Amino acid sequence: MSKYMRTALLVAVGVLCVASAAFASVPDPTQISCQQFMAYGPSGFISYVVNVKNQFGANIAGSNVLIDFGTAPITLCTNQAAGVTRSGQTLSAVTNASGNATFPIRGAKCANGSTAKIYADGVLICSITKMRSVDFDGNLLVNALDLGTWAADQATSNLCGDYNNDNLVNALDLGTWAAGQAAGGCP
Ligand SMILES: [Ca+2]
Ligand SMILES: [Ca+2]
Repeated sequence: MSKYMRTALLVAVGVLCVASAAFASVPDPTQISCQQFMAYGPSGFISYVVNVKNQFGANIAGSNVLIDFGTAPITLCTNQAAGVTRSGQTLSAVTNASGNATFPIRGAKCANGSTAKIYADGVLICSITKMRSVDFDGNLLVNALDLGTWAADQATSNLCGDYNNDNLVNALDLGTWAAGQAAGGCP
């Protein structure tokens, strides 16, 4: 192999290495499966976790994950959990070594039918249209008024009262509601 060829080959290998390193940190929506519903209360008693992967299915650490609630009628607590930053109707957090960004969403009001878009490093990875809270009226407290609304949802099979996405509103969901009440309002 000539000296020129050898140099050209080394440059090509170098370019490939740089390119693959860059790809390795790019989120790939086709490799990412988000939980398709969110359940939350003002206390942040349930965490929504986003796992970010690259095109090879490998976890990406240090990825900036942003949940944009857009025009969804969710009321977010001013104080969010440690590691979660609120800006307007968005929440953001960074993935850990396992590629997970954890959001103990502190929020209120059912927003079924609205859309929350989830981005990782600016790449749209998921759109969620099922968002249910144990605080129905959005006063950031979980009390008897909310329980009355949950009971009405159970009676009418309104899925705002379904916190585990099994399309049923039953005792399991009531247990979640009770846990949300015990956990309280916005910290
Ligand atoms: Ca309430
Ligand atoms: Ca359910």
